[in-house]
Amino acid sequence: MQGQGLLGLGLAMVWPAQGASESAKNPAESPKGAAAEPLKAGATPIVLSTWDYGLRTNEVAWRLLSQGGTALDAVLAGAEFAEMDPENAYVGLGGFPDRDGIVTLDASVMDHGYNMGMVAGLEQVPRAAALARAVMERTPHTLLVGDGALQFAKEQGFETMNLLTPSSEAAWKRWLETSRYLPGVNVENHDTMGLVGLDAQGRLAGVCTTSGMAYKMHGRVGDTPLIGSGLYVDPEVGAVAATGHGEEIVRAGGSLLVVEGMRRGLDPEEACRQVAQRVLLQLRHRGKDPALYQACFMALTKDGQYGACALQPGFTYAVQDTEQGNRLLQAPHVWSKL
Ligand code: SD4
Repeated sequence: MQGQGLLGLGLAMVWPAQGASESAKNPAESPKGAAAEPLKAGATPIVLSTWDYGLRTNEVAWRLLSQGGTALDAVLAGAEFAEMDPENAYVGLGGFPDRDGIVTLDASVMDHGYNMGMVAGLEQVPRAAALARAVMERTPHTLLVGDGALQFAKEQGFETMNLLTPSSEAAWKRWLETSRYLPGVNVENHDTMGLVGLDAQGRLAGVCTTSGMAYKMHGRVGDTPLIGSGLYVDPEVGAVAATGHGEEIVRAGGSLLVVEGMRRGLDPEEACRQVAQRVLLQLRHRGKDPALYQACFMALTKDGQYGACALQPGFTYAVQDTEQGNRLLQAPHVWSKL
């Protein structure tokens, strides 16, 4: 029976599946919301999104942020827009599958109250970010994986569908001809959507969602759903999202390390630069060619300062605020082949 597994454990904090399912379909209407009182009025809203596609997710997030919406609702709306766009082959519906032809999604979310939710190896449910939010708000846990995540999604009324679109399937079949796992740098196999935002009440939130590296092993999990690696939000400091080769970002403990740099007083770009540099050092230590890897960090402080830096050139991110509108920026890098 839906919801009974959790309720049967006596976890009173789990919402009843019935009432929760509607808000699960529309996280913006979640009665529990961001689960904390406004921190400070009069902040200037701002949102950052990874890659060129971030211009589009920013627009969606901005519709909420500019009208006094919460940072959490805003970044989730942006992520969901990307997930439901079958043309975006790196997240949600239409994401590239693993080597067995199965689309598996990873996502994480974190708010200004150190609340977090993560899902990994999720099949059939395109709205991975909203499901991560449901984990955060409706379970006593932080991370659900695979079948358990799917079961929870069904209990919560999330829509399921075949995530493999004809074009992603065709690309996978072409890949099968060689079956060589050679993840590209930047455009080829990347477009994970990370969004971090600050709302008018001074609340920070972040989300990261992906179908992972194309043609990965079934069961492989990258940095995106791992809080501290692909995403971290600290209300005392700032919010950070990462994208690139997940294994390298996990190895460096990426996003939390950037937050800790900012806590020590580094500006966002310098904090990102030092962690990109750390990734480079680790690659060299392991005898790996940096040309084959990318690791990108994007950071926002609780005061609305922002910056980014990547291992190598090519990382773009979009920034939207009231003063300068929505623009695409090229992140600096710490290593280049030239
Ligand atoms: C992963 N970090 O699964 C993700 C991939 C990525 O743009 O960022 N793609 O390793």
